[in-house]
Amino acid sequence: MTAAPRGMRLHIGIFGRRNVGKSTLLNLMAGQEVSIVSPAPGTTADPVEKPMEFIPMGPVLWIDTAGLDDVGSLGEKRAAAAKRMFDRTDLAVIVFAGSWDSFEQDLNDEFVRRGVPIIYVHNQVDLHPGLPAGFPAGAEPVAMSADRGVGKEELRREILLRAPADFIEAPPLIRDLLAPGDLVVMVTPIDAEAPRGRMILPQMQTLRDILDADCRTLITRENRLREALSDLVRPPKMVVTDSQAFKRVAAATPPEVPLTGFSILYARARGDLAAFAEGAAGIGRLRDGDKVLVAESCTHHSIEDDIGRNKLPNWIRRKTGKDVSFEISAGHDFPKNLSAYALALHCGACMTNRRAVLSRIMAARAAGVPIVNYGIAIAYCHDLLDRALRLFPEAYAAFERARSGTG
Ligand SMILES: Nc1nc2c(ncn2[C@@H]2O[C@H](COP(=O)(O)OP(=O)(O)OP(=O)(O)O)[C@@H](O)[C@H]2O)c(=O)[nH]1
Ligand SMILES: [Mg+2]
Repeated sequence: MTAAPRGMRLHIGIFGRRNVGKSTLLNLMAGQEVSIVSPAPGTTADPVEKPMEFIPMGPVLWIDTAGLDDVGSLGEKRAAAAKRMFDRTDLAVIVFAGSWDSFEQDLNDEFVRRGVPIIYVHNQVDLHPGLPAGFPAGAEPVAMSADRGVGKEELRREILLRAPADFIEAPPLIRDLLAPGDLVVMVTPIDAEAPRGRMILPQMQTLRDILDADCRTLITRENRLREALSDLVRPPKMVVTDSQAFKRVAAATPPEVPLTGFSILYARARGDLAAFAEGAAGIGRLRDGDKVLVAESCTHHSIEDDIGRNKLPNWIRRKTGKDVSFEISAGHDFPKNLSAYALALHCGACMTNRRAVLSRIMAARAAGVPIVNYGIAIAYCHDLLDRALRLFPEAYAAFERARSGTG
């Protein structure tokens, strides 16, 4: 879990004056007693670092610091050590409670000058409910009572929103799975739902990524796959198919050839494959009368319409044997209240960015609602999930853990 090199972790620095609850905040986010907390100002001396896996974004390093307003010769040394952490901070959390004066303002200006994104935490709102005079107009602080866990999810959401883009970038679609010269077979059904005269975005982008990797590809419809494979002198590196054709393609592809789907590659690049794989276990737990949210990330769904509205609901009913209802939500917003749903099904997300998908994954997890994307749900419904995820053993392990209830 802490294997990622520190340099690649998002460094989140916690700064502010003494006694505002910086260490309490760190302990809350870490879910354990990492930093000493006490009512006496000046408790934290040296910076405290805590590496952690921030699901679903990736590895982060929290840095708790001494109050920057510390006085006396020792206090000034502590403050100087805290200031040295400015250089290592990718995302600054400025914690304030009852006051915002030139001290907080200078701190704020310092990070603005450095181009470091800032999250404002108004802590101890139970004691100081109103925003202090002088707090920058227009800035929106996260209101927290860190000692009782209030505001944790809001802060998590804010971290995902404000993290610099480099930390949100995902693995490429397929390039990292290939070596120069490899051959990838792409299977794209051309049926009534295929757009006229062109191919859909995930296929085009996968094709481009294969070429960028200095690899070759062979593209076929599913009915010619067997023939295409038998013409090859060597088996291909892998077969990538439109998820809707999983079943036929799996039957035509020799078991030793890795097989996956465009939407699984997309789930990895535009979301979080392990989180979605984990969500697939939620399909198996559906019960009669449950409601499933079908979340489309845009309102333009000529191709996926039928998958989300008809095919997947039917496959899920058939696979589970349960009488489940489905509700569509299209557009950029998730319904505010997810608690009515037993499962969220997310579209392929070809028209959206990773941050948006991750924030939905986070919202679903916070509400305790499993979330799975179309491609993984399709593979699951056809008993092909182990095969479709063979290239991604960690994601399959996440599914297994969730299914057996050890997650
Ligand atoms: N009422 C209330 N008390 C809080 C809250 N958060 C922290 N505290 C208390 O505030 C005191 C200071 O908390 P710390 O987390 O040690 O504060 P700090 O900013 O790390 O302080 P230094 O290390 O001295 O700079 C402790 O007694 C905490 O229990 C809160 O949201 N509400
Ligand atoms: Mg402290």
